[in-house]
Amino acid sequence: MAVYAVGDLQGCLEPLKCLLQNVAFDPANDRLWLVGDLVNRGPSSLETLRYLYSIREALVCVLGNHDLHLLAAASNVERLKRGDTLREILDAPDSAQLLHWLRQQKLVHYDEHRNTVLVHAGIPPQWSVRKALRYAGEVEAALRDDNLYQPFLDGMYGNEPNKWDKDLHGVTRLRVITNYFTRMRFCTSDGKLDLKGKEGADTAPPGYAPWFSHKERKSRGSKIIFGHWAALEGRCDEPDVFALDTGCVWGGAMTLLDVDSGMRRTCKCTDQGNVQPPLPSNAADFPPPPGKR
Ligand SMILES: [Mn+2]
Repeated sequence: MAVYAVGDLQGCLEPLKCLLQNVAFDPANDRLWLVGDLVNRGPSSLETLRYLYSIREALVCVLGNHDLHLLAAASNVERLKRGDTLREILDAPDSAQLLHWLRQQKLVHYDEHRNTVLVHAGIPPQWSVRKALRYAGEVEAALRDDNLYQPFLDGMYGNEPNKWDKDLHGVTRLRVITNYFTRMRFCTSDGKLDLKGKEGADTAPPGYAPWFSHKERKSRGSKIIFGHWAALEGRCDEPDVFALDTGCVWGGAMTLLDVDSGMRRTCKCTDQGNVQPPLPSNAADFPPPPGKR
Protein backbone atom coordinates (compact mmCIF):
# COMPACT_ATOMS: atom_id res chain seq x y z
CA MET A 1 0.00 0.00 0.00
CA ALA A 2 1.34 3.39 -1.00
CA VAL A 3 0.25 6.69 0.54
CA TYR A 4 0.26 9.78 -1.65
CA ALA A 5 -0.48 13.35 -0.64
CA VAL A 6 -1.63 15.87 -3.24
CA GLY A 7 -1.73 19.66 -2.99
CA ASP A 8 -4.68 22.00 -3.47
CA LEU A 9 -6.94 20.71 -6.28
CA GLN A 10 -9.23 23.76 -6.56
CA GLY A 11 -11.41 22.05 -9.11
CA CYS A 12 -8.55 20.95 -11.39
CA LEU A 13 -9.42 17.33 -12.09
CA GLU A 14 -7.25 16.52 -15.11
CA PRO A 15 -3.88 17.13 -13.43
CA LEU A 16 -5.04 15.02 -10.46
CA LYS A 17 -5.89 12.16 -12.81
CA CYS A 18 -2.54 12.66 -14.55
CA LEU A 19 -0.71 12.30 -11.24
CA LEU A 20 -2.68 9.25 -10.15
CA GLN A 21 -2.12 7.58 -13.49
CA ASN A 22 1.56 8.47 -13.25
CA VAL A 23 1.94 6.48 -10.00
CA ALA A 24 -0.58 3.78 -11.03
CA PHE A 25 -2.78 4.72 -8.08
CA ASP A 26 -5.05 1.85 -7.05
CA PRO A 27 -8.00 2.96 -4.87
CA ALA A 28 -8.40 -0.62 -3.65
CA ASN A 29 -4.90 -0.69 -2.14
CA ASP A 30 -3.36 2.79 -2.04
CA ARG A 31 -4.37 5.84 -0.03
CA LEU A 32 -4.71 9.42 -1.21
CA TRP A 33 -4.34 12.28 1.27
CA LEU A 34 -5.67 15.66 0.20
CA VAL A 35 -4.66 18.94 1.87
CA GLY A 36 -8.02 20.62 1.20
CA ASP A 37 -9.26 23.36 -1.12
CA LEU A 38 -10.68 20.55 -3.21
CA VAL A 39 -12.87 22.97 -5.17
CA ASN A 40 -13.24 26.54 -6.46
CA ARG A 41 -11.57 28.80 -9.02
CA GLY A 42 -10.66 25.85 -11.25
CA PRO A 43 -12.63 24.55 -14.26
CA SER A 44 -14.16 21.33 -12.86
CA SER A 45 -15.26 21.81 -9.25
CA LEU A 46 -18.34 19.60 -9.54
CA GLU A 47 -16.59 16.81 -11.43
CA THR A 48 -13.69 16.91 -8.98
CA LEU A 49 -16.00 16.50 -6.02
CA ARG A 50 -17.91 13.68 -7.75
CA TYR A 51 -14.68 11.88 -8.55
CA LEU A 52 -13.42 12.19 -4.97
CA TYR A 53 -16.76 10.93 -3.67
CA SER A 54 -16.46 7.91 -5.95
CA ILE A 55 -13.08 6.97 -4.41
CA ARG A 56 -13.97 8.17 -0.89
CA GLU A 57 -12.95 4.89 0.75
CA ALA A 58 -9.36 5.51 -0.41
CA LEU A 59 -9.22 9.15 0.74
CA VAL A 60 -8.14 11.13 3.74
CA CYS A 61 -9.28 14.74 3.28
CA VAL A 62 -8.80 17.79 5.43
CA LEU A 63 -10.88 20.87 4.69
CA GLY A 64 -9.55 24.15 3.35
CA ASN A 65 -10.99 27.64 3.34
CA HIS A 66 -12.54 27.15 -0.11
CA ASP A 67 -14.31 23.97 1.02
CA LEU A 68 -15.75 25.82 4.03
CA HIS A 69 -16.74 28.67 1.68
CA LEU A 70 -18.71 26.15 -0.38
CA LEU A 71 -20.54 24.90 2.72
CA ALA A 72 -21.25 28.49 3.79
CA ALA A 73 -22.57 29.38 0.32
CA ALA A 74 -24.78 26.29 0.30
CA SER A 75 -26.24 27.38 3.65
CA ASN A 76 -26.80 30.96 2.45
CA VAL A 77 -24.27 32.33 4.94
CA GLU A 78 -22.05 33.66 2.14
CA ARG A 79 -22.76 34.70 -1.40
CA LEU A 80 -20.61 33.40 -4.21
CA LYS A 81 -17.84 35.79 -5.16
CA ARG A 82 -16.61 36.78 -8.59
CA GLY A 83 -14.31 34.02 -9.83
CA ASP A 84 -15.96 31.31 -7.74
CA THR A 85 -16.76 28.15 -9.67
CA LEU A 86 -19.11 26.66 -7.10
CA ARG A 87 -22.51 27.36 -8.65
CA GLU A 88 -22.47 24.07 -10.58
CA ILE A 89 -22.13 22.20 -7.27
CA LEU A 90 -24.97 24.09 -5.58
CA ASP A 91 -27.25 23.40 -8.58
CA ALA A 92 -26.29 19.75 -9.06
CA PRO A 93 -28.89 17.01 -8.44
CA ASP A 94 -26.40 15.22 -6.16
CA SER A 95 -25.44 18.40 -4.31
CA ALA A 96 -26.84 17.27 -0.94
CA GLN A 97 -24.91 14.00 -1.03
CA LEU A 98 -21.64 15.69 -1.93
CA LEU A 99 -21.99 18.44 0.68
CA HIS A 100 -22.97 15.95 3.36
CA TRP A 101 -19.79 14.00 2.62
CA LEU A 102 -17.73 17.20 2.80
CA ARG A 103 -19.18 17.96 6.24
CA GLN A 104 -17.82 14.68 7.58
CA GLN A 105 -14.20 15.54 6.72
CA LYS A 106 -11.57 16.60 9.21
CA LEU A 107 -9.55 19.77 9.78
CA VAL A 108 -6.46 17.89 10.97
CA HIS A 109 -5.47 14.29 10.30
CA TYR A 110 -2.70 12.53 12.21
CA ASP A 111 -1.12 9.26 11.11
CA GLU A 112 0.34 7.82 14.30
CA HIS A 113 2.41 5.15 12.57
CA ARG A 114 4.09 7.73 10.30
CA ASN A 115 4.06 10.50 12.94
CA THR A 116 2.69 12.71 10.17
CA VAL A 117 0.10 15.49 10.24
CA LEU A 118 -2.10 16.55 7.31
CA VAL A 119 -3.62 20.05 7.53
CA HIS A 120 -4.68 22.73 5.04
CA ALA A 121 -2.84 25.83 6.32
CA GLY A 122 -0.74 24.77 9.31
CA ILE A 123 -0.42 24.13 13.05
CA PRO A 124 0.07 27.27 15.17
CA PRO A 125 3.39 27.35 17.05
CA GLN A 126 1.87 27.25 20.53
CA TRP A 127 0.05 23.92 19.97
CA SER A 128 1.47 20.43 20.13
CA VAL A 129 0.05 17.92 17.66
CA ARG A 130 -2.00 16.46 20.50
CA LYS A 131 -3.59 19.84 21.28
CA ALA A 132 -4.15 20.61 17.60
CA LEU A 133 -6.07 17.36 17.20
CA ARG A 134 -8.23 18.10 20.23
CA TYR A 135 -9.15 21.60 19.01
CA ALA A 136 -9.69 20.44 15.42
CA GLY A 137 -12.08 17.88 16.88
CA GLU A 138 -14.25 20.66 18.30
CA VAL A 139 -14.78 22.15 14.82
CA GLU A 140 -15.23 18.72 13.23
CA ALA A 141 -17.94 17.92 15.77
CA ALA A 142 -19.74 21.21 14.99
CA LEU A 143 -19.61 20.47 11.25
CA ARG A 144 -21.22 17.08 11.77
CA ASP A 145 -23.85 18.16 14.31
CA ASP A 146 -27.15 19.30 12.78
CA ASN A 147 -27.77 21.68 15.70
CA LEU A 148 -24.31 23.23 15.76
CA TYR A 149 -23.69 23.34 12.00
CA GLN A 150 -25.64 26.48 11.09
CA PRO A 151 -24.48 28.57 14.11
CA PHE A 152 -20.90 27.57 13.34
CA LEU A 153 -21.15 28.68 9.70
CA ASP A 154 -22.94 31.90 10.74
CA GLY A 155 -20.06 32.81 13.05
CA MET A 156 -17.17 31.32 11.08
CA TYR A 157 -16.06 34.41 9.17
CA GLY A 158 -13.87 37.10 10.65
CA ASN A 159 -10.24 37.83 11.54
CA GLU A 160 -10.91 38.47 15.23
CA PRO A 161 -9.93 37.41 17.77
CA ASN A 162 -6.50 37.09 16.16
CA LYS A 163 -5.02 34.94 18.91
CA TRP A 164 -5.97 31.81 20.80
CA ASP A 165 -7.13 31.96 24.39
CA LYS A 166 -8.24 28.75 26.06
CA ASP A 167 -11.10 30.63 27.75
CA LEU A 168 -12.73 31.49 24.41
CA HIS A 169 -16.02 29.70 23.93
CA GLY A 170 -18.82 29.17 21.42
CA VAL A 171 -18.44 30.18 17.80
CA THR A 172 -15.69 32.68 18.65
CA ARG A 173 -13.53 29.81 19.84
CA LEU A 174 -14.35 27.74 16.75
CA ARG A 175 -13.54 30.73 14.50
CA VAL A 176 -9.97 31.08 15.83
CA ILE A 177 -9.37 27.34 15.56
CA THR A 178 -10.71 27.35 11.98
CA ASN A 179 -8.55 30.34 11.03
CA TYR A 180 -5.41 28.57 12.28
CA PHE A 181 -6.04 25.36 10.39
CA THR A 182 -7.49 26.76 7.16
CA ARG A 183 -6.20 30.35 6.65
CA MET A 184 -2.93 30.91 8.56
CA ARG A 185 0.32 31.88 6.87
CA PHE A 186 2.11 34.38 9.14
CA CYS A 187 1.87 34.52 12.92
CA THR A 188 3.92 35.45 15.98
CA SER A 189 5.66 32.81 18.08
CA ASP A 190 2.74 32.86 20.55
CA GLY A 191 0.17 32.45 17.78
CA LYS A 192 -1.08 35.95 16.95
CA LEU A 193 -2.32 35.79 13.36
CA ASP A 194 -1.71 38.10 10.44
CA LEU A 195 -4.34 37.07 7.89
CA LYS A 196 -3.54 39.73 5.27
CA GLY A 197 -0.16 38.65 3.90
CA LYS A 198 -0.26 36.12 1.05
CA GLU A 199 3.13 36.53 -0.57
CA GLY A 200 6.35 34.57 -0.03
CA ALA A 201 7.90 33.43 3.26
CA ASP A 202 10.24 36.44 3.33
CA THR A 203 7.39 38.99 3.31
CA ALA A 204 6.28 38.64 6.95
CA PRO A 205 5.28 41.85 8.73
CA PRO A 206 7.68 42.92 11.55
CA GLY A 207 7.40 40.55 14.51
CA TYR A 208 5.73 37.85 12.40
CA ALA A 209 7.08 34.79 10.60
CA PRO A 210 5.70 31.82 8.65
CA TRP A 211 3.91 29.55 11.15
CA PHE A 212 6.37 26.70 10.52
CA SER A 213 9.58 28.64 11.09
CA HIS A 214 9.16 29.60 14.77
CA LYS A 215 11.91 27.96 16.84
CA GLU A 216 9.47 27.38 19.72
CA ARG A 217 6.95 25.54 17.55
CA LYS A 218 5.54 22.71 19.66
CA SER A 219 4.67 20.47 16.69
CA ARG A 220 8.39 20.01 15.93
CA GLY A 221 9.27 16.32 15.87
CA SER A 222 6.31 15.38 13.66
CA LYS A 223 6.11 15.65 9.89
CA ILE A 224 3.55 18.16 8.65
CA ILE A 225 2.05 18.17 5.15
CA PHE A 226 0.13 21.30 4.17
CA GLY A 227 -1.18 23.33 1.22
CA HIS A 228 -2.87 26.75 1.00
CA TRP A 229 0.24 28.88 0.42
CA ALA A 230 0.83 28.95 -3.34
CA ALA A 231 3.44 31.73 -3.08
CA LEU A 232 5.83 29.26 -1.41
CA GLU A 233 5.86 27.37 -4.75
CA GLY A 234 6.26 24.10 -2.86
CA ARG A 235 9.40 25.20 -1.02
CA CYS A 236 9.85 25.11 2.73
CA ASP A 237 13.19 25.26 4.56
CA GLU A 238 11.97 23.17 7.51
CA PRO A 239 13.10 19.56 6.95
CA ASP A 240 9.92 17.93 8.29
CA VAL A 241 7.41 20.37 6.79
CA PHE A 242 6.10 19.71 3.26
CA ALA A 243 4.44 22.50 1.27
CA LEU A 244 2.28 21.01 -1.51
CA ASP A 245 0.35 23.95 -2.98
CA THR A 246 2.18 24.69 -6.21
CA GLY A 247 -0.56 26.90 -7.65
CA CYS A 248 -2.08 24.59 -10.24
CA VAL A 249 -5.15 26.76 -10.61
CA TRP A 250 -2.96 29.86 -11.08
CA GLY A 251 -1.02 28.37 -14.00
CA GLY A 252 1.45 26.43 -11.86
CA ALA A 253 1.46 22.68 -11.37
CA MET A 254 -0.22 20.14 -9.10
CA THR A 255 2.15 18.30 -6.77
CA LEU A 256 2.00 14.72 -5.51
CA LEU A 257 4.19 13.54 -2.63
CA ASP A 258 4.86 9.88 -1.89
CA VAL A 259 4.51 10.17 1.89
CA ASP A 260 6.90 7.34 2.73
CA SER A 261 9.67 7.93 0.18
CA GLY A 262 9.44 11.71 -0.10
CA MET A 263 9.39 11.45 -3.91
CA ARG A 264 7.55 14.30 -5.63
CA ARG A 265 5.85 14.46 -9.01
CA THR A 266 4.00 17.25 -10.75
CA CYS A 267 1.42 17.58 -13.51
CA LYS A 268 0.53 20.89 -15.02
CA CYS A 269 -2.71 22.39 -16.29
CA THR A 270 -2.30 23.63 -19.82
CA ASP A 271 -4.23 26.47 -21.40
CA GLN A 272 -6.54 24.02 -23.15
CA GLY A 273 -7.33 22.25 -19.90
CA ASN A 274 -5.31 19.28 -21.12
CA VAL A 275 -2.41 17.73 -19.37
CA GLN A 276 1.22 17.23 -20.23
CA PRO A 277 2.55 13.69 -20.51
CA PRO A 278 3.87 12.12 -17.30
CA LEU A 279 7.00 13.85 -16.02
CA PRO A 280 10.03 12.35 -14.32
CA SER A 281 9.87 12.16 -10.53
CA ASN A 282 12.09 15.19 -10.02
CA ALA A 283 10.12 17.23 -12.55
CA ALA A 284 9.60 20.04 -10.05
CA ASP A 285 13.29 20.84 -10.48
CA PHE A 286 13.03 21.24 -14.24
CA PRO A 287 12.19 24.60 -15.80
CA PRO A 288 8.81 24.79 -17.53
CA PRO A 289 8.94 23.98 -21.27
CA PRO A 290 9.37 26.94 -23.63
CA GLY A 291 6.21 28.90 -24.28
CA LYS A 292 4.37 27.61 -21.23
CA ARG A 293 4.90 30.65 -19.00
MN1 LIG B 1 -6.55 27.73 0.99
